[in-house]
Amino acid sequence: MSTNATPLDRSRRPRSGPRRMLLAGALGVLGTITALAMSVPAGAAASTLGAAAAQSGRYFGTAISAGKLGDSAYTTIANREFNMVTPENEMKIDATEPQQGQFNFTNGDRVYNWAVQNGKQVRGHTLAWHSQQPGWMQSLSGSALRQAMINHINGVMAHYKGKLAYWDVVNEAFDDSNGGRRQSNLQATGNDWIEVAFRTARAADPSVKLCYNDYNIDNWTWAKTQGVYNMVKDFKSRGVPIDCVGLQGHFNSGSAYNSNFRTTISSFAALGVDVAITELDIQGASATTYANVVNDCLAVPRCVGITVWGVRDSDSWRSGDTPLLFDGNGNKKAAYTSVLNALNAAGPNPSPTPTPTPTPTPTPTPTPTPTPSPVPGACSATIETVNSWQGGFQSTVTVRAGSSPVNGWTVKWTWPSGQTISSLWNGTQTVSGSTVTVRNAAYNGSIAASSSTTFGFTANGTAATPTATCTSP
Ligand code: 9MR
Repeated sequence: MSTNATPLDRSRRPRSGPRRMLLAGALGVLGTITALAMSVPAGAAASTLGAAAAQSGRYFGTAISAGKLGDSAYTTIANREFNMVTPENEMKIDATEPQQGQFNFTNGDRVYNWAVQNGKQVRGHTLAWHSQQPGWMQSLSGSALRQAMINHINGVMAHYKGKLAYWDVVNEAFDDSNGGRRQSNLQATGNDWIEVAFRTARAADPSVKLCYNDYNIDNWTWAKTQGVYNMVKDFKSRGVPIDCVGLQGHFNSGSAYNSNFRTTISSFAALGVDVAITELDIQGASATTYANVVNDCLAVPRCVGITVWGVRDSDSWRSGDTPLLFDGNGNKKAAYTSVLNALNAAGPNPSPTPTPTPTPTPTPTPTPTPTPSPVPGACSATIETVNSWQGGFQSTVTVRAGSSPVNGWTVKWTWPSGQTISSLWNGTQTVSGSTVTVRNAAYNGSIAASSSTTFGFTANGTAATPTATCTSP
């Protein structure tokens, strides 16, 4: 169901003062729906969003609600179109630790299982947030709250260890207007709460990418964007483990799409993190604006994927804004076609591209990537099964550089008994008979000496861990 809240509502502390409708819900549909004529390379067009995004090593995802998994119209579209799933509410703090120390993964697992059994990967959302805290957490403060946050991260991440592609470790921790931190009970435990959350998360599950996620950080000129940018820059310079930034992308008349969005994406990426658009919805679903957003992501190699915040307009938290790609009857809207065409026009992304450096401030980037000096064969790869079920399994493949950095890698293995990959992420695959060859995606070809990166896949058949070879050009 939709709520009346807009992101700006959450600029105030939760549970204090009346909730007001500030922006979008009170306004009419924004913009004109205009179908875009995009050129699609002959023979390259994919017919679903997920397949189209996969051509460039990216994903296209949606938020999924456990309560709708019995709705076949919903699951048919979701299964067909998307290859990344974010549980809309089921992995939040109130859902996963309703009583202190008593974890409940019933609904989180329902969404997770539906996703992986349908060949999709999962983005965890969210571990530390001022909102949707269970009552017991709302009433804590100081060191008791700090410890409860750490325990919560450890408890939830242990359950999903090795199974998720990304975790939104911290959500919406910045103030809407002044570029500083949002006041909250977590913030009152000390300014270091965010880095403590990330360090705790890295120790709990080293295989998952750890993200900071927020709204109204799409416009590069906004103080909030700069505040988050400076935090990520600081974290990277001090070695606080952060792998990605999620730009929620809730666009409406009060938080309109701006063409500087591309600068925002590339600027974050230049800090050495993946960037994803994590909760995209656009009031009125202008086909032009949707295409602009997709093209902005496609223009930046480290923009790894896009997630829309719901399947049909009727599933949206802002259903009155009709902000999604399918109408309430499940029909494709003009925005759907423009997104699909934009993804198809991007085509394959065959070779790693250096991260662009549109240096947003005069300060040099604190952690420059070492100049890669390719060494043939200087990498290795291991396949590990992280989940399995009747007729299928999920694996993580770790690609390691030797004593020299790697710039571009190719991993190859042969299935022992007819396994077939249903979905693969963070790489691009070629299949020839029972032999699978996976090359790096555009954004993860460079591995520093003695470091590693991972890609993952779901497959049909009996779980297998064949020996993989790795070569570097
Ligand atoms: O879509 C979610 C809605 O069902 C919930 O009622 C709401 C409660 O806070 O959260 C919505 O999802 C939010 C997401 O978790 C974080 N960014 C803003 C999203 C929309 O409010």
